[in-house]
Amino acid sequence: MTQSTDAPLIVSQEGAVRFLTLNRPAALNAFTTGLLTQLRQALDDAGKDDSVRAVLITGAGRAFCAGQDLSDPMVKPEFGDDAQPKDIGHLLDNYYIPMALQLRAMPVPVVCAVNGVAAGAGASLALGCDIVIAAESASFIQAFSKIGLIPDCGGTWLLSRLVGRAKALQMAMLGDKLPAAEAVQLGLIARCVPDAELAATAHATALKLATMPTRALVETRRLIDEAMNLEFYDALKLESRLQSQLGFADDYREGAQAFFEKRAPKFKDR
Ligand code: LHQ
Repeated sequence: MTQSTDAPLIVSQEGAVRFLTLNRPAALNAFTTGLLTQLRQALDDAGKDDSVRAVLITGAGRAFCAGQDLSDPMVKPEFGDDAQPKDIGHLLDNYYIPMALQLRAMPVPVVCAVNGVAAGAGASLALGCDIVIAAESASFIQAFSKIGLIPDCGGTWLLSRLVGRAKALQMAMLGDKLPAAEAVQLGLIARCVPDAELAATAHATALKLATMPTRALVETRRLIDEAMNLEFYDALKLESRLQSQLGFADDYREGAQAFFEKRAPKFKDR
């Protein structure tokens, strides 16, 4: 996988882990349509490639992602008396919504290593991943309200589920910087580690996930997400249906056999 190092997204692979690195460091990895297109393509490629069993998303430079690139002519308002308003919802419909849906439905687990500030849709991208690990110096900013907008790219859905109404409204309305350690305390993200340990910790987490039963992990994500909207009985029935399917899969046989033989399992299903 050879690629120009000035591409907005750098794609690489180590073992069964596909790395996707947002790479516009001079603009704090803000999203352009070019970066969004490449990210969607890279997620699609990773999902279709059987050699990939986990994806790790991170950012190059001092930031994770500053959200939408506000200098993009598609979103930058015209100023002055004759200024024409722009339909920025078009960008959401055509780029952000497909990406958010794709992330949620990835056929492999997705780890996010938040190496610096994650603002606006950059925070939504991070929070939409399965396991979010941040560097101590990283932070999360719901930057939208500062420019007269609302959290998007799944921001309202994610925030309300992750931290509850009171904290979601505090973060979304005030738009203050939330340090990574506080994000862990609030249940917004899974872990916060010293900056020097972020890459190794995130990589080890992705590697571990890559050795695990992929289908079971992906169905776990689906159940956890759907359970929020289900009555208890319906959640029990959905668990039962999916468990039944997994019970027919090779990974279950392999997992149980490895248990009885007191050895590490070798999971293969995807
Ligand atoms: C940027 C950006 C940026 C361009 C830093 N764009 N250049 C919205 C609209 C429509 C449809 C789709 O959805 C959305 C979703 C959204 O994401 S809306 C929210 C957009 N993001 C923001 O409002 C965040 C704007 N950025 C900031 O508030 C700050 O840059 C943060 C707090 C992220 C970091 O602050 P600092 O560490 O002080 O860095 P800085 O502000 O000095 O930025 C460094 C450079 O990056 C600077 O360029 P320059 O040429 O002066 O060095 C910034 O202009 C550029 N940059 N964010 N979103």
